[in-house]
Amino acid sequence: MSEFRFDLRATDGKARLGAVHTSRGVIRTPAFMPVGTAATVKALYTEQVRGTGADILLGNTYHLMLRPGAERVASLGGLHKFMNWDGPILTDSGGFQVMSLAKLRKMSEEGVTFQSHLDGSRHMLSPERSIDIQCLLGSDIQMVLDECTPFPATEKQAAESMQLSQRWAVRSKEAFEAHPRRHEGQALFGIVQGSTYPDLRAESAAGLIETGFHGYAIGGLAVGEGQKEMLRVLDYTAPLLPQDRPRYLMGVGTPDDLVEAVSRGVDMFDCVMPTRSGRHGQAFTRRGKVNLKNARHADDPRPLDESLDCPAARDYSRAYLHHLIKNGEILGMMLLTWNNVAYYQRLMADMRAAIEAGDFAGFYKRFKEEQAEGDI
Ligand code: PRF
Repeated sequence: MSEFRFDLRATDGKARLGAVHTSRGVIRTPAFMPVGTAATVKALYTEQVRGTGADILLGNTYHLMLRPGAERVASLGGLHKFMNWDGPILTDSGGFQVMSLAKLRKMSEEGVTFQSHLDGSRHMLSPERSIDIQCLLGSDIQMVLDECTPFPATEKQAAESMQLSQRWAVRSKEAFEAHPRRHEGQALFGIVQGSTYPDLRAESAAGLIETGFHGYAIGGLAVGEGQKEMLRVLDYTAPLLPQDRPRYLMGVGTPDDLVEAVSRGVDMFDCVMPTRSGRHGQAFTRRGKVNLKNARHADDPRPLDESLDCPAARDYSRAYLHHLIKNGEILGMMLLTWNNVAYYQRLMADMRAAIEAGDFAGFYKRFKEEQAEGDI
């Protein structure tokens, strides 16, 4: 079993080109992880996901613990086998999803108790139980249990929340290292919190670095602060993190967010945007977002983007996609999701190529120009 490792291969300004090695394969960074919350990237076969160039998927502790249950997945051979994906999987720890989805939550030092949004059943997540679930699922990159500080928060609220996350991070690491199912190819990432307060972000990063993790995530962003504020936080937070470990910005974002964050030194991302908006009739293209519900597409014979190496973007007219979406056809959701995941993966591939060539600035300029041109 090969050990978890991160190679920083090149930099261009603050943008970084790298490779995360796991026992299930290499993740080329900057990387975008399609979201496979309930053991499926909704509306896609795993073969299609792989075909778009994705190296890694994200799964969710919260959803999988409720249904079908982590012990069941473990007895069926683990999450990879269950969903037929043999590449790396990163699992989120569940705290963020409890806060956004569960009912009747009760936070304490020990952890969080809550009622399932599915059937009202009672559950508990502590740092130890979250790691136990992630080990039962068999995920390659696990996340510490944290509290995503809501926005806005006073400095006092943000400090108390961040300090709770720090104590949970230490407990998560102890549980990870002691877990009987863990192996050397698996990794545990810490999560920097601290809202929009530079001193708190610095205290959080320093504490996590002292505890020691395989990688470092930046949490608590894209929670309503707006892009400008998010980028300001990244400006001062990314440089606090070790050069030789991967950096993961959680739950972000739009194509523009990804380009801006890569230019500030972020290596990994996940977001429901390409998959969720695909199911709602939105297509991402080189020239920005296209809403296929709009009647202007009804007679348009052109494909979404002939230059994208994906059948969904190349082989179907906008008129047909409009028709499918207007009728609520399953195929419409499948094709738009496929296009969107392929678009996001090409964006990451283009950024990696630009960093390698030492021309991230040129890429950045072209990206902004094309997006500004708009569709049609
Ligand atoms: N913490 C965790 N998961 C997350 C977040 C966080 O802060 C966010 C914030 N954008 C998304 N997903 N554990």
